[in-house]
Amino acid sequence: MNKPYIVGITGGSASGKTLFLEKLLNAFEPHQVCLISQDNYYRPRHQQPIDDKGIHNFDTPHSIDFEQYADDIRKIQSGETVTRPEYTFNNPNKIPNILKFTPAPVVVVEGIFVLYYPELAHLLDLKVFIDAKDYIKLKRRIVRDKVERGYELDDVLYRYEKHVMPTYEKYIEPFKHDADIIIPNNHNFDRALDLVKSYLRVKTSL
Ligand code: UZR
Ligand code: MG
Repeated sequence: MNKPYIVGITGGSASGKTLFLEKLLNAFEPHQVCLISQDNYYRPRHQQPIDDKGIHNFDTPHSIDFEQYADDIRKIQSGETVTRPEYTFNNPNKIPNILKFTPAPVVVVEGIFVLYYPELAHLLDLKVFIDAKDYIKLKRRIVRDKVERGYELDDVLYRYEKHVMPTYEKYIEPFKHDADIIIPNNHNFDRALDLVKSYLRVKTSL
């Protein structure tokens, strides 16, 4: 097999990264793509930084075990299969599935800090930044945190203001300018997605 082509997908929280990559992955056969998401590299809850109100802040780059993340990406790049327990967010009772990352022609690396850490950014062959207006991200975040992660509205708003936005401004948005392509996603990203799909097919001859 040729060396995998590594696509990094980043952007602020609830900008649409996950939806974008799901649609991207769907354009390929399962054995042609491998997704390795930063969400699965959150450090355990007790190692997360705590803010001045005693609330865990999952939105600093320190909350991610980026050394392990970079190691695992390098392993996949060199043809090794990697396993890792999935991250279960706000649900300590959930038994994590064991995820298996199998090398494939296209490897998708997704998360809010993948351009922040040079160790990670250097591994990426194509850097994609998904961009949306702040009020749209907040709207999506409220819905998602309630439905998927079980948070109360007060918590969502507190985190958005105190953790999510400061992080965006400090650790995410500045790296937008390192991206190869910035995709606006206030409404939809359909044509931009087509462009990325076609580009990847050319790059990987799939
Ligand atoms: P995306 N996050 C959680 O909500 N719970 C956790 O246990 C770990 C992370 C959130 C994190 C960040 N912040 O904003 C978001 N908080 O997941 C990143 N609070 O994921 O890029 O899909 O929005
Ligand atoms: Mg996501």
